[in-house]
Amino acid sequence: MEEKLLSIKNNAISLILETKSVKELEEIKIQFLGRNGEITKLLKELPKISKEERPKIGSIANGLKNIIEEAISTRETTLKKTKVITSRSFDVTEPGIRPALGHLHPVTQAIREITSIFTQIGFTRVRYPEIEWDWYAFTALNFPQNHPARDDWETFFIKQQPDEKKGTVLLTPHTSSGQIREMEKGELPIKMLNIAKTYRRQSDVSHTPMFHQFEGLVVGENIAISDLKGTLNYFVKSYFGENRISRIRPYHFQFTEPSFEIDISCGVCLGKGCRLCKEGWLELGGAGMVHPNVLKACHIDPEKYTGFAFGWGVERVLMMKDGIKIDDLRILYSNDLDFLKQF
Ligand code: FA5
Repeated sequence: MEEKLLSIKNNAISLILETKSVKELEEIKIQFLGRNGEITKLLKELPKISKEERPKIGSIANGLKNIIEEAISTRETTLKKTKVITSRSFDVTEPGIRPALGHLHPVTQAIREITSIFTQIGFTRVRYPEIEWDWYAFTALNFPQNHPARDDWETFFIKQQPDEKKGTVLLTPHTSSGQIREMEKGELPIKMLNIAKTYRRQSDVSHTPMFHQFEGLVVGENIAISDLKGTLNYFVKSYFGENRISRIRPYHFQFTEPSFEIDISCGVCLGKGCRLCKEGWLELGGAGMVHPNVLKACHIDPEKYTGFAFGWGVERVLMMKDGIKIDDLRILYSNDLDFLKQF
């Protein structure tokens, strides 16, 4: 009998602890303490037990009844408290969690700033295809068919049937293809700013396989090198500020004559020489006077019209900006949120 009472107690306590609601608890109470409950039934059997044992078993059974009643009441208090907490967690007046806000990528910010600087002096932003024919990227830009420049630019070619007149299909290795697209429209004068994605097989601290260039083209009557230099100085002062200096070096491009390379003093070491620039200067990009052959390829009379063009890297100008101090250009495209959040 004693053992039976003990097992009823253990069973009752574990069932009470498992209850999830006051209703469930009510059912357990009936199951053990109700009129036909397990304890009540046992107490009814007491007369059958020998007189000597009866008082002992009777007191154990009563003690058990008290223990179960106490366990039920403690559990009831706990369940009621939990209910209060649950309903409080849905309090609509509590302040919510603010969702994280993103912002424009630093390269997009740079593109917008560059656009704004040039539109202030009358340039119009244009957009042309990223997937082009050889004609626009090379041939119309005065590259002979066997010229090694197609390799120099480390171009990505697309496996597609070449066009009879326009040649192979490729990812634009520079925005200069936009010069031809713009001039073939035959609307003069031209003052365009072509900003686009460009692609080359290159990857190191100052090169990424996908990057952006911004290309300026001005064509009209009496356009001279001094106009190019004036535009360059205006841009350098507006974008980089007064403490940076630029220089022009003679260079060669197939589509400009004369051609120049433009350098700007490094923003990381301010001209002293560092891991990024090596000798204190960073290459901003190329520029020059539009080659007469390029004008002719676009049916523009080189005797009457002249023009200048420049093509610079967006990521490069961004990393050369004061206070930015990016010493590896690839970080811009590494999806590093800690880095991107700083802009
Ligand atoms: C050109 O692409 C010429 N089309 C520029 C030009 C336009 C010359 C108009 C004359 C007239 P270049 O290959 O040097 O030139 O590239 C221009 C700029 O693009 C470079 O100075 C650099 O700023 C940027 N650039 C080139 N390759 C990469 C690269 N892989 N990653 C990041 N920026 C690059």
